[in-house]
Amino acid sequence: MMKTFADRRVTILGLGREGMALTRFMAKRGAQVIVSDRRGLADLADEIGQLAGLPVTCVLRDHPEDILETDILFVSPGIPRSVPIVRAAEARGVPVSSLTELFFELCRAPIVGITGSAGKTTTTTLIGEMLKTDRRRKTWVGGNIGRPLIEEVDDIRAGDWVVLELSSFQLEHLRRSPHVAVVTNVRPNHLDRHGTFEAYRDAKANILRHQSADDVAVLNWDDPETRALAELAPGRVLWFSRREAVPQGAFVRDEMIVVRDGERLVKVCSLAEIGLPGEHNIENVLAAVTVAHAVGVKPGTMARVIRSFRGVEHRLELVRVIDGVRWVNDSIATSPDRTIAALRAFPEDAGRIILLAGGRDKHLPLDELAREIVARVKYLVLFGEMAPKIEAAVKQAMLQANGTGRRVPIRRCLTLEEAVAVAAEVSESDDLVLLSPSGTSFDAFRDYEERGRRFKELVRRLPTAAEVAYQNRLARLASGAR
Ligand code: UMA
Repeated sequence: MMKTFADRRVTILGLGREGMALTRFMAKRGAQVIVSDRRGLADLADEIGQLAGLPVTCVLRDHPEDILETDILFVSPGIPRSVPIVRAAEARGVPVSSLTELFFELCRAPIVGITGSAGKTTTTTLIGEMLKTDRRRKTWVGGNIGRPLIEEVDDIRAGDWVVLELSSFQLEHLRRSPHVAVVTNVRPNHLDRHGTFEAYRDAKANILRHQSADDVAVLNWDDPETRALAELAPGRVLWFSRREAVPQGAFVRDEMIVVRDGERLVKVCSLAEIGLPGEHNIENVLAAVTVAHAVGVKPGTMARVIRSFRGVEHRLELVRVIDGVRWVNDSIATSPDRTIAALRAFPEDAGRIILLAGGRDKHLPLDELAREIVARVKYLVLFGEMAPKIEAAVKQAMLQANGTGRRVPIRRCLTLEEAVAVAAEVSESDDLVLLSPSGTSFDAFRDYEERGRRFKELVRRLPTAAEVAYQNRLARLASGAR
């Protein structure tokens, strides 16, 4: 791929986070930039405002073919390569690439890349924290986690570390692999985009397919689909497992996290020291420990990070406790799998969970989620486009339980605002209100972060029982005075 862009013609598809970052980057390098988004000016006023003064041509509402008068086309991860404009570019022989691929080309530092259907954000953050705490090299954390690092690429030195969360969308057409590649697990996800599970797994495999013999792949031993990826790894394979002692890598022995390195067994910390709930988080810690050990971080440093780590925003994040009710934001759960993991993360709260679910449908199977809801949820509040489908699946699961399962009351709402109000109305002390939607946020929000922030704002505004009582008293006084 070309590496200098002065006076080159560059077309960028999509004016989201990646499109904005790449547009600024290219404009700064003196490229002639066209950026095109199918949304119109009303939706993109902020973005267009931020680009004011830059020599950039914006083509909105459509992707007309004349934007292909270019030397290279960059496509945002959310846009499938099957859209007509990308097909047309390929037919004309215009090179097609992505911000992620360009970053791999230009980045001088070694890259640790993390992918997986679940756990990648937590694992990425944990690895980033361990490398930062180690302090031997400057560490940059970004990628799908929400920070495209392309604008920082000139500041990243060969002696630094880059830790990148990589989604299947970013990996799908990537012709490069990171030096250390981590796969947390591979389960059906994003089938609306990838079509089949095989295609999805194939996209994920790009994280290690283009590695060299000196590179390292870190894989989940307990997950058969991930384990099978070892066959494609050109370099060294290290494992992590919650269940078994692995040949090389991290596992659990006598309630301790340990790493096997050749003949040596290195102790890191006890399971009880992990500050995050849920078995899936033990896996995330094991994955991070395997990477950290492979790059020379000391066990004491890893243990310090594990003990103090309280998780990632929008990921089982405790927002507030109001009158004994815990309100938890898990907006990042954009697939049923993630919601199941969230429900299982609170085993002692089974039967006391008020679940807020919905959003936009990704056409994933819902039967396992429905069974889990019947087993653990006290009250189900549904919102967004996917609400009727989840309701039907849960009703079906209750029927199949043949009266042996519990009957879960269901309320269907249109918006998240309404769902929060219903949860506030039906919750009692000791309950746990969990926003863990299963659907994406795109039916009502820009992304899951905006949905999570909105949820937190709504929760922060909820009055306590004492405040309600006080307000009622004031109202009574006022009406009495009149
Ligand atoms: N668009 C078009 N034409 C189309 C389709 C979309 O112009 O045919 C436009 C949209 O109108 C929009 C833009 O493309 O303006 C959106 O681009 P995008 O969806 O690629 O989103 P970005 O804002 O660039 O964010 C992307 C990732 N989004 C997706 O993969 C959907 C972000 O991951 C990532 O944080 C960011 O790049 C930085 O790398 C989000 C995500 O949901 C958080 N990821 C999925 C996940 O984690 O499960 C994959």
